[in-house]
Amino acid sequence: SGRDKWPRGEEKVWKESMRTLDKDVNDVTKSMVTHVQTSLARQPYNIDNLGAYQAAAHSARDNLLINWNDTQMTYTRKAPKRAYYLSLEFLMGRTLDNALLNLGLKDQYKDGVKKLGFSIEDILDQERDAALGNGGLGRLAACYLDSSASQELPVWGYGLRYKYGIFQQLISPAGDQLEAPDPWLDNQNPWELPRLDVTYEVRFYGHADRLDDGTGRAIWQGGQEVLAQAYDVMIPGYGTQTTNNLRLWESKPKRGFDLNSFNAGNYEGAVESSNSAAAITSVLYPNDHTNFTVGKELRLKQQYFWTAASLADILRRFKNLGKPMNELPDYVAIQLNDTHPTLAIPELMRILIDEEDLRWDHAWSIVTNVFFYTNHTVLPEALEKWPVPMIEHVLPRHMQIIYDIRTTDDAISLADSSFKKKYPGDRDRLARMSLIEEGMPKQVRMAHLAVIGSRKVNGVAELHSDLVRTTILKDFVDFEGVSKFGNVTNGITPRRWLDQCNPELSALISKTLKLDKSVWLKDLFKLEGLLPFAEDAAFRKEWAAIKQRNKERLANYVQTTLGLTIRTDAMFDVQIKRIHEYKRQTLNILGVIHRYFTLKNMSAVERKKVNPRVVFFAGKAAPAYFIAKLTIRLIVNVARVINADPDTKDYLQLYFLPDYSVSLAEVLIPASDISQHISTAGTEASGTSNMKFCLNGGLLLGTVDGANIEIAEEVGESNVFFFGHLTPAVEDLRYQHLYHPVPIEQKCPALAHVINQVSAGVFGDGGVYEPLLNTIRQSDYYLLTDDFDSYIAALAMVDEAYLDKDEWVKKSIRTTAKMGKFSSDRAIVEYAESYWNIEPVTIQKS
Ligand code: T68
Repeated sequence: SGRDKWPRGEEKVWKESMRTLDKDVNDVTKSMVTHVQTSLARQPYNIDNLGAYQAAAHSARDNLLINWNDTQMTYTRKAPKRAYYLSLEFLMGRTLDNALLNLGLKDQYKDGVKKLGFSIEDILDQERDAALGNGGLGRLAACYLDSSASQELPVWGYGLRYKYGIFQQLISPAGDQLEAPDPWLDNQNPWELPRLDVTYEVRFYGHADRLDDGTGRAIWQGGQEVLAQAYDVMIPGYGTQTTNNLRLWESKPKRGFDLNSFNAGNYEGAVESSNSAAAITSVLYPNDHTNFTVGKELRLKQQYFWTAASLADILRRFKNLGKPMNELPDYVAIQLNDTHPTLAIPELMRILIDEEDLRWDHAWSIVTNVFFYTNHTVLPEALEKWPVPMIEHVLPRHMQIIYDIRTTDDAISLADSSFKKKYPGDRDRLARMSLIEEGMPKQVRMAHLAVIGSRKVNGVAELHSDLVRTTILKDFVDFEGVSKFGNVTNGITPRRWLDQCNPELSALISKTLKLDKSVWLKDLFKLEGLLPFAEDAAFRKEWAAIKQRNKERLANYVQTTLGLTIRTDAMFDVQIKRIHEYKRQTLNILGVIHRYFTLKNMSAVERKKVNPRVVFFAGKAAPAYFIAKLTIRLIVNVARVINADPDTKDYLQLYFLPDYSVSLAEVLIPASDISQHISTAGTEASGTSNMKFCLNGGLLLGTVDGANIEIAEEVGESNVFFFGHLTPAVEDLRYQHLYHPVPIEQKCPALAHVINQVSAGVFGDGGVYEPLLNTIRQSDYYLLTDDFDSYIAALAMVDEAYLDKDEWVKKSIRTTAKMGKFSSDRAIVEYAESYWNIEPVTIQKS
């Protein structure tokens, strides 16, 4: 074939004609203008900021593609072991700025667009966020892709190409969250490459018939067949040639429409099946930490569609190597980001048994050496379960396999070891560990399936991993040994979360360390070199001035987007994350109200001594999460009253910024003096925004929970503000709430006063808030009544510390200096070395 000898024609002609990386400003202007004429089909002079963004994006994409092609070719030639990160969410944010940074072309593009009469800031601002995720879990996946490519690791991501990302949040005048769709693809997406040649068929429903030939095989047929079509997104490494791939699947009908129905005049019927195929990847489910999705068949179909297409793709690539199946674990590691992709376990069993004709034990030993499972929560209501009848209906063969993973009469069988031998007669333990939870209906416990089907399991911070081992997975630790259950503390990419979002601070750090940023952004422990400069008054002045300008940048943003004027000579106090009872935004807002009343009760003279504070909230509530939505409503209405009160408005302002996103975080985080991470101890698995704030010199006010603990270990307890009960006390306190309740007036008078004022209507119709207030008055599951006093005391300590400006700035510098551990580069290398057993690959040029 033509492929035997290549290139066809003269190699010299090919080489000379190849697109090369842009080197200077002229290359950039030339390629941008060419794209205006060709890709955009526009008259060159006639473009606005959006057109200029699109031209710059196309031009940057050409550069990425050169490295991307070389990377994929090198992987194919060298055939290293690869890791695949399966995540139902990738919260990427904007791409252009990151692409230019990682390519090392930021200055060239800045100058190039300037020459064409545009400003780079305006152009970057045109890009819509890719918001294919809910929160921390999705953003973590994005940081890990950046770090994989930056560490030259052969890692691909697999996810879904949702037509609509996380909903856009609007706030009504009454303070209600309204949801609008996020049609992020409407302006076209220059960052994706449709792969019309990469498609797989995925089956749903139908029937599975076991063969009685003693092999355990079955035939699954009938039902609905849907096509998975690949879209590739290039993931450049910082300062490396490596440009990895994020493959997102779109669902399509296998056939356009049903011609028989069409010919019979049944036009609706003709397109019905194509609509139901397209529905699978139409929208991201907006629920985090809740089980609102239980029983939602479409969500189950999303999970299977994505895992089936991804596995088929991974296996096709493996098979091209010509190796026997039992070598799969030598070439492939698959990381399950939470339990969402757990169906990959029975799916791989199905392929190995039904299609590859392997025996059960052989297949199981392959499966359990390929998968790795990361747990992101111990909250019982967030652990995924699927009704057995639904899996039986949608995925009949997989239900058989799940039943086969359990042996008969309820024993779990872990390939070679037998439960019964180890725990004779222990039926309680059996029931606790079973893959199937008894009830009406029976449900499959996805975490249990993920654990027994994986090589290793990890939590995302030390405390969380301890809790995983001692609570939700304790029985499995007893049974399989503790060495299977590890920890990888989360990390964040310092490229986006320092250099991109805080360019002035990044420049000051480089100047001070006398290091090019390319050095310390890849070895974040180098930040320790800032420590001695905490004692340098001139340096502190520069440091503080940058924080001040970042506050002004935020104030500017609020002015232009919301028309609100914010004072910038106050302490900026920020809590931004999903709205959830366990994260306790309620504690924060009740604390704000307490501060408001305290100010009201002061004389004008007394007040003048108070350090002004601006409190910011941002975050989305799951659309069906009533209490979380009430919390937003309370914040908005408290803001309305407080900001209008002439007695206090110079000392306390409060803002709820709508539509929290990665891009908004990039403006908020560098502007924060103090940020709040105040979950009930033992509930926040890790948190990652805590790391982002600290990296940008914001101090941390938090509970002894998640990664807050490890941050305090690094920066020293004197540089963080901790409060609240510790994890071991929580269970006991909850027990007391139920069996020895103490009236709130007695237990916590300060809180009782605040609650009574809300109830009395000081912030608008008090009755509205009763369901929210009742969560505190009644079982108070998240321990607000236990932690309120120490929270208020901690806020007072923050105020006091802020009065000593010099000391505050020292703390800020020391905090940034000790954040080395929290680079996602460190985290991804831990996964690569201790879990996946993969090595870096140097990319060759074509
Ligand atoms: C977060 N989890 C953890 N879940 O809450 C946070 N859940 O502590 C941790 O830092 C972060 O993961 C990264 O490990 C989530 O963000 C979700 O968004 C989610 C989405 C769908 C279903 C369940």
